[in-house]
Amino acid sequence: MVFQPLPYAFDALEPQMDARTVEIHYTKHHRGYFDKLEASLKGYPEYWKRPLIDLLTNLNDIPETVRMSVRNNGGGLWVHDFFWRSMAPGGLSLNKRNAFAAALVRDFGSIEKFEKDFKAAAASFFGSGWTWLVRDTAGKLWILSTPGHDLPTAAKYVPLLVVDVWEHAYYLKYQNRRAEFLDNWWQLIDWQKVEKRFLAESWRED
Ligand code: MN3
Repeated sequence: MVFQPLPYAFDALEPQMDARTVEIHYTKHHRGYFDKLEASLKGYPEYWKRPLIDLLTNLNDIPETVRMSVRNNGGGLWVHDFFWRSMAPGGLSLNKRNAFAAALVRDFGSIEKFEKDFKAAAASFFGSGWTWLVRDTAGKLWILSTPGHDLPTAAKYVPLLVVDVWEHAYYLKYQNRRAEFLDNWWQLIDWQKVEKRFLAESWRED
């Protein structure tokens, strides 16, 4: 297992996401999940060597003594990587003529309605967690939220996009104004990456 580099500089997401927040989020929170996972798996080199996503999607196979650490710290490690890689400086726009955009219109009514529904789900989620856009095994798109660092059910859903709604993701700049954070975060989404995930055969390598 490795601690992946941040795919851009700390200040690359300014002004929507300030450099200080990104730096603390990446070097303290994200790094902290990696360090805690590493510490908890010290006596389990066979798990440390396996792809993290395999552990997270087979939590019942993990010894009970370390299962919660894999779920919380391993989940935090994986989902933050996915989150950082869902964004690009300034964002990359959605091609409204492609199959992914058509699926958004089909399943949410319009692109605008999807945006409204996603932000509403993320703004209203109670407590710390994540809001996702996923596609199910039949290709239908859904918005859902998970608490803590839990992933969407792997047998049913492929994750396409995620936003961190833990307070540490936005509090320094936005304090309690989560909806304002979400409006600004929306401008950072890498829609080319989201579309690539939508079209991919497997979501295990992002
Ligand atoms: Mn976080």
